[in-house]
Amino acid sequence: ASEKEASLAAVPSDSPTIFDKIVKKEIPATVVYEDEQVLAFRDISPQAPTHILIIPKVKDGLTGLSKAEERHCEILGRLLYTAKLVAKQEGLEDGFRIVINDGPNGCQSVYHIHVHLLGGRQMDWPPG
Ligand code: DGP
Repeated sequence: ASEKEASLAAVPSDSPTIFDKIVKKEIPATVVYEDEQVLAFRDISPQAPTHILIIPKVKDGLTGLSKAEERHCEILGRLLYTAKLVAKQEGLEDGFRIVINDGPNGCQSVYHIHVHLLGGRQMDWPPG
């Protein structure tokens, strides 16, 4: 299914997702960065030469950005800061794009907040 179809079929919920299995190393992923709080791994369906997902290891109710509470401010900052670290690690000196899809209209298909880091090609604007 296309990403759009997957997002329309996805049921928004706080249940464990495939990303919990990746955090627990129950299913393989190409991890490019890891610390106590966050994990960054290559997207299974890359939309650019570099396409990495950055996630909190513990979801804590943060299925998507629209569910953010004040207590999530620190982890939200950490996700963006990690995106910057990984962009440098990936050699994206000419720039990159950060995307957070939210809900069906935003084309979100996995309900565990994640930051997309895309780079390695010229992006277009507006996004589709
Ligand atoms: P979004 O549409 O913003 O919810 O993005 C979810 C992304 O997750 C999508 O680009 C594909 C990626 N993805 C889904 N399942 C897996 C998986 O099992 N492994 C990896 N590496 N990526 C996955």
